[in-house]
Amino acid sequence: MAQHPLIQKFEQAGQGHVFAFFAQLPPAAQEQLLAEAGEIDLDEIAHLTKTLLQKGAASVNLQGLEPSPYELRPESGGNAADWARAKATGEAALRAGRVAAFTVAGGQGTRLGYDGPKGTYPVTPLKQKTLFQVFAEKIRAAGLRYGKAIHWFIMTSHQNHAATEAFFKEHKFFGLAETHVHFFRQGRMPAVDLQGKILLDSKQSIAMSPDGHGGSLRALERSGALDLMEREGIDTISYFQVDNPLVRAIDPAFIGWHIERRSEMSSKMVPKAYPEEKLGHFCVQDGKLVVIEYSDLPMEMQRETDSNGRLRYLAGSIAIHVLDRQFVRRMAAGGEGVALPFHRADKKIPTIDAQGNPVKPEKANGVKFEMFVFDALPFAKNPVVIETLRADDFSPVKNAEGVDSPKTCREDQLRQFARWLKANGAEIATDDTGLPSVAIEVGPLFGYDEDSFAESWARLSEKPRLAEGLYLG
Ligand code: UD2
Repeated sequence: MAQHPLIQKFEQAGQGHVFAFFAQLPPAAQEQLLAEAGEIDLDEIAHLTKTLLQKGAASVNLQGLEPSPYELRPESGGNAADWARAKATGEAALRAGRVAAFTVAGGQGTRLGYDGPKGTYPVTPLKQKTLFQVFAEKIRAAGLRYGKAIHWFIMTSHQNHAATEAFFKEHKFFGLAETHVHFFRQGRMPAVDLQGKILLDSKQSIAMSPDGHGGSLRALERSGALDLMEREGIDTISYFQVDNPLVRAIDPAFIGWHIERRSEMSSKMVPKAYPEEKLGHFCVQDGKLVVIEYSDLPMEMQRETDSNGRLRYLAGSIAIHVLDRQFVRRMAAGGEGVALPFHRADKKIPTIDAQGNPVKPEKANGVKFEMFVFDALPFAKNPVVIETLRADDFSPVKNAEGVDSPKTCREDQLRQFARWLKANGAEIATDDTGLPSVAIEVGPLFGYDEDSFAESWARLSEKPRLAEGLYLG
């Protein structure tokens, strides 16, 4: 029997071992393996092996790196009138229906040790609402406030796509119109061993994993999401990660800065809390805005301080962006020099040995390749970075315990609810960190930011007693 052309191609590329067990497989399994192999760009793998794996592979270029400037908030000395104007511009864009929400939810959530799509993880203090429900309600509330329902795009992965869709169906899309929630899958990349040989995870399947949140740009195009946006008159995409329930999913001031500056990609920063904090760093290099990930900036640089004793590389990236639709299209199309680079992540990758027996490695035996969305920044025209208040925008759930855990996130939500209440004249006892002594929860449909909260609060003819277990929803 003539050899399948794809198998020949793999052999020529030195990856013939992928089909070592092919002849023993039943036809359906053969089909599966061929389909997976067909997703792989062998030239790309060869290129990545050469540039990222082989001895002498270039590490991240830190030449001429400078901390990036950013727009200070009024509380930090920024111009209040500029912020007010930006907010008005953002609100006008929302009323005109120009804005979509976009959540990247394709990650595997291994650190949290939770089995299931991360968005289905319960996070709120009283009602135990899931991450997806919190975002859905914020998006719905903002749509109601501005009189224009907001489309929500959710990027999933092969592993969690079906479970994510089923979860939304089961919960009736949390009150959103089904026509306004759009799921699409991100791309995949094969894992390779330290010599660049593609790893199998069984005789009939390749060890494939999501191609990083940077894969969202291609996936938005490939899935037809950008076409849909164009048809709907949407040109501004509000991007956030699935792990951060505090996020201002729809932030008029941020959207306004982006539009007024004619920026193609905008970002939010918070001052890093301490040098080791695991955030990317906004920097400028060769006149371009770049983010250098925490694992790529040497610790002595992360610890550097300026003459005021402040961290020199202060501007931490919390992975919240606004993207211009046309810019995403241009990035997705690629072309000479317009491509996101891949990063390597050394991992323990379950695989099989030459006899086909399963191997569970004790230490990193291979490499996954991922793209990062912030690597699009140097390609963007007029990128703008604005400061945001951590307490109102960022408290991710990443680890089962300790920093960025369900506990820290729950407490940050409680502090935010207490702040809103206090700012509107409610008496509520808190400790020095602002943590209230009673467990309260504000549902996004009551208030999802200080403005919407204040309006709902003012409408209450009788103010509730702030007792343990109070839910405002
Ligand atoms: C990310 C940023 C870090 C900082 C931090 C803030 C990177 C490399 N680092 O760190 O600089 O901003 O977030 O919280 O991004 N995802 C996908 N598909 C993938 C991989 C990830 O959708 O293939 C999603 C994932 O579901 C999550 C987000 O991207 O929503 C972040 O992924 P992560 O947990 O790998 O990022 P982390 O915490 O290392």
